[in-house]
Amino acid sequence: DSSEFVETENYLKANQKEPNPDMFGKAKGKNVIVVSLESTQSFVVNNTINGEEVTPFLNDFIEESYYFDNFYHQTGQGKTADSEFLLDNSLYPLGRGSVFFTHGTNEFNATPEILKEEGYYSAVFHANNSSFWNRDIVYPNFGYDRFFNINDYNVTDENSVGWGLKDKEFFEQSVEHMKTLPQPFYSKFITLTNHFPFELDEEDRMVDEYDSNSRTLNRYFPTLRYQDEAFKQFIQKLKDEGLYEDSIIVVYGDHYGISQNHNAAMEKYLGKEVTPYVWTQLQRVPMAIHIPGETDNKTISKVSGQVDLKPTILHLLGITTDNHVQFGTDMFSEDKLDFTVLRDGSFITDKYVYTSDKCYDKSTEQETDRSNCEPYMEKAKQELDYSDQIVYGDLLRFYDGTTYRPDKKQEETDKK
Ligand code: GP9
Ligand code: MN
Repeated sequence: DSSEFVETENYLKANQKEPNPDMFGKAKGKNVIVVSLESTQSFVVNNTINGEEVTPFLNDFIEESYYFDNFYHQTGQGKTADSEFLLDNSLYPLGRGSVFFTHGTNEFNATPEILKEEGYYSAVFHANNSSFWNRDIVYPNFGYDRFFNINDYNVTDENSVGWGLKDKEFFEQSVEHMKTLPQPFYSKFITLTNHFPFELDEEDRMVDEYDSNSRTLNRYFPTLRYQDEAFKQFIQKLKDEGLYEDSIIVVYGDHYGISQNHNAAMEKYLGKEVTPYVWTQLQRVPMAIHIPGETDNKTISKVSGQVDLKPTILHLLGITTDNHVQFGTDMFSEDKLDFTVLRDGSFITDKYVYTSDKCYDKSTEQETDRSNCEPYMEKAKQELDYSDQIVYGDLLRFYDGTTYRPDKKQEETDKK
């Protein structure tokens, strides 16, 4: 009922933080290029496989960007689609199933819709069947103008592997489509090659497989290295086409690639036990934002997650989000809390990690008294509960952009 949403609204209002004045509007009018890196976890960044860098290009790219090294994925069973939901709505995906399937036709106030009012065109690039994850229904509902899907790409046996079109081909063909878009645009590119079971042709292999009892982990490294090379070629193409200087590039990992079934192999690679604490820390995914002409780039270690992407991007473009129903906070905001909740209820603060009902001290990586995590437990629950209420109740139907209007429902019924 309406009192519930009033409570949610009050919660969101109370948690709102001022944007960083130095960053607000920094990329006003620029194109936005979001790159979703399939199954890419942070532990591979600046790391090696048999002495060779796993992601040499991303490592360099990070040096010229803002890099968030305590950024977590917050996805559930909806995997890539959940990460897209977080990105475009700053709401949490659901605890079960994929929100794209169960509530994809809800009323939302997604980024493409908001940007349309600012004169932006929007497009998604992903060389898979358009109906996968219900995207053909959900994207128009989010306000996307165009979805370049498998039918827009030249896909052959030769240029495909595993789940489909190889990433190098994908980016190359995508840029051709991209050149036709009206500017400014908001665009999202979803890679595919680094997807379980991490298949790769011999000719595309640039590093060795790992050597462990997990074929999955072993194969993860060569496909990551391939994806990194594809990303490098994409950036080069953007430069060649003159798009690089007119765009901000937001790149992040969508979710984990290595499940807990491979903990033994992970322990061998990391050289330490994968405790619940370590597993939670492994849910970090790389996250970098490149802003053209910015020289003051640096690593930001504040705890953050995918739910924070929407306000961060909108604020960079100079768009206020004061009245938005959003659970995220601008990652550049000085006041942003060191706090992120994962979809399974685990949460991370500057000092502690809470998971499976245990509290861990980050400085020792050991279990600590549960009372240390206590102050954040209620907040973690509230975040997910309030967001779930909005999604399950399709409550944004009654939100006119400034206030909750349960009467809006009656007005609409009256009009019919
Ligand atoms: C499929 C791609 C990968 O289109 O998004 O899906 P995933 O299994 O990672 O959700
Ligand atoms: Mn994925």
